[in-house]
Amino acid sequence: MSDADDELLRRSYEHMHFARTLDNGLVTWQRQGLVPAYPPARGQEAAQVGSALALDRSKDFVFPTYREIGVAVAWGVDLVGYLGSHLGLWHGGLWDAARDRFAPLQAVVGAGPLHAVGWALGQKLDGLDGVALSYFGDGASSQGDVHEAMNFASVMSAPVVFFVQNNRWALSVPLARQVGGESVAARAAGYGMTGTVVDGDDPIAVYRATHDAVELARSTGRPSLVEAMTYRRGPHATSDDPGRYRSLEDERAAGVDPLERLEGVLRASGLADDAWFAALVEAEAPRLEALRATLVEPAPMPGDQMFEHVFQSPTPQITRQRAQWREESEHA
Ligand SMILES: Cc1ncc(C[n+]2csc(CCOP(=O)(O)OP(=O)(O)O)c2C)c(N)n1
Ligand SMILES: [Mg+2]
Repeated sequence: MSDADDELLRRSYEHMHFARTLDNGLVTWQRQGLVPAYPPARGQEAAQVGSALALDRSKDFVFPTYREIGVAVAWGVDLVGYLGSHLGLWHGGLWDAARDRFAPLQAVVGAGPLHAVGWALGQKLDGLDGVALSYFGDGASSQGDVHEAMNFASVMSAPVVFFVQNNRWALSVPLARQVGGESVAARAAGYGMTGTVVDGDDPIAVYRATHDAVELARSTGRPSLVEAMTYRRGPHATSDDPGRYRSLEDERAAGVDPLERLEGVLRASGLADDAWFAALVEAEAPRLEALRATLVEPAPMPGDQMFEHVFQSPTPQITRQRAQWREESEHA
C-alpha cells in the first residue's frame, strides 16, 4: 500500500468514527426530545465515507437521501445546517445547498436520482465537467422514478454516478422481496451502463469503485452505477422496532461492523495505535457538544423566506400567499 492509501485509511476512519459518534448522539437526542425523529446510518459508514471521498469537492454535487450522515461528515457540509434538517423545521435545514454542493435531504424515496440527472445535464449544457453523485437505497431501486432517471441519464449521456447503498432492508421489507434477482447493479446493463458491485463495508474498495465511476463520467459523460453491499445495523428510524421483522441472526450474518473492521486493519498494519485512537475520541467530544447546543437553540430563519425558495421568480399565487401570510402573522 502506498502512503496515499495509508492516509486514505486513516482519514476514512476519522470520518467514519465521527459519523458513528454523531449518529449515536442523534439517537440519544431524539430520546431526550431534542430531535423529533432520526434515521440512523449505523453500519453504512464505510459505504458513505468511501464514496464521498472519491469526489472532487470543487466540481461535483451530492444528492443525498435522509440517511447520509457519513457522507455529510466526509464531504464537509455545514453540519449545523445538516442537523437542523432533522429538527422538522419548515425550511428543512439551514445549509447553503449551492455553496456546499450538497442538495437538501430527500425523504421522497427514489426522487433524488431525477434531480441528480437534471443537475448533471445542466453541467453538460454549460460545458462544465462536474459529476452528480446520486445516493439511494435498495428499496428505492424498485421505484419507477429511479428507472426513468437511469434511462434518461443513459439516453442523454448525463455524468451521474448512481450509488446504491444496498443495506438489505427497505424499512421492514427484505431485499428478496424488493429487488427481483437481488442485484441492482445487474439492472445497469439494461440501460447501457456499467454496474459494479463492491464490498460496501470496505471504505477503500468503495473509494476505488466510486473514483472509477466518477472518472468515467467526467471523461466520457457516461453514467454508471455502483452497488455497495452493506447492512443497516440499526432500526429504520427511531420510531421503528426491527425486532418485529428480523432476527439477531440476520445481523450476525452481515459480518463484522465496518468500523471495527477498519480499526483492525489500522492496528494490524501499524498505522494507528492506542494513543491515536484515544486522541481521536478526545477531539470529538467538544465538537459533539457544540453541535448539540445548536439543536437546543437553532438559528432562526424568517418564516416569509419559505415563499422565496419555490420558484425562481414568484408567481402571482405565491405573491398573494406571502402577503396573506404576513398579514396573518402580524395579527397573530
Ligand atoms: C415515495 C415514497 N414511498 C414510501 C416512502 C416511505 N418510506 C420511507 S423510507 C422507505 C424505505 C426505503 O428503503 P431504501 O430505499 O432501501 O432505503 P433505506 O431506508 O434502507 O436507507 C419507505 C418505504 C417514502 N418516504 N417515499
Ligand atoms: Mg435499504
